[in-house]
Amino acid sequence: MKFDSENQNGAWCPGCGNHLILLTLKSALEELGLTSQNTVLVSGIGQAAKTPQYVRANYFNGLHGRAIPAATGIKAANEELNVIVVSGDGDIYGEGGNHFIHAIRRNPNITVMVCNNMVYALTKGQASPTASSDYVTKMQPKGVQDETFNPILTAISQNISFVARAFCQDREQTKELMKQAILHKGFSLLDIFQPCVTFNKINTFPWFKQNTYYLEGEFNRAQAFEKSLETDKLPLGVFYKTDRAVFEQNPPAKLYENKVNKEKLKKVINIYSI
Ligand SMILES: Cc1ncc(C[n+]2csc(CCOP(=O)(O)OP(=O)(O)O)c2C)c(N)n1
Ligand code: SF4
Repeated sequence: MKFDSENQNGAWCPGCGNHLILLTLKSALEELGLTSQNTVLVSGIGQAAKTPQYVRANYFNGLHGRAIPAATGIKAANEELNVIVVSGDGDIYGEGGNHFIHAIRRNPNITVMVCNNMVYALTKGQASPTASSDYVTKMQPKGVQDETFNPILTAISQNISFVARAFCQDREQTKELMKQAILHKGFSLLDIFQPCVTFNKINTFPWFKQNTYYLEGEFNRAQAFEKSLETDKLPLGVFYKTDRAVFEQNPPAKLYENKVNKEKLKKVINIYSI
């Protein structure tokens, strides 16, 4: 099944890492044998959040930061669907930070891919939560003062079901990690380094190449925690995975199956109707 869309990805700058992520995502979906009918892409707002517009699949575009709750609901309503969030670091870790943390605890069987360019690119390059503390922008002329948000560390702290990191220029590894994340049962996070060639002049393609290395082996939670703290060189690959009960299979997820007492409901409506 081909996931190519007639929509052209002309909204992105030439050289943007998002072009690579889009191509890689389509190959991963194809190689997994998914179909447009059983795949739903969900995003928030931003440059990365446009990705699903260029894929021939079902698509829900939520409000800024609200992709994860929408995806959780879609999966709870129809477990047969492959639900994949693709959005930016500002969207998922900043505006949607609260949802990010609590969805990890809840563990819906969805995949979240974060195109991490360390800036709010659509709004012209302000520092995002993953920007390093010395990062200077027009809005942060003296550099970012806040502590850098570490999504991998946060995810492991909440015992995430699956967490990995990729660099979009390595299309082969990114594709393999996308496939593993989609196949994993439970909440899977794939943080993808995605250079923004227009606004981020520090974290460029060569910078990521020089400042990353590949993880080898498997890690328990404590070891993965330590790996996620490394900053000299940033690890790529699977940090941690574990089996946990998924949200959709817990009775609270199936509220929509509860029988409604229509007589009782009518009485309530009558009380409040004028
Ligand atoms: C609630 C809300 N706050 C702010 C905005 C403005 N806004 C739109 S896109 C964006 C930045 C998106 O950054 P990121 O998620 O990192 O994606 P990128 O554009 O870098 O791919 C912001 C702040 C908005 N649309 N809604
Ligand atoms: S501004 Fe940055 S993230 Fe947006 S399309 Fe251009 S290079 Fe990509």
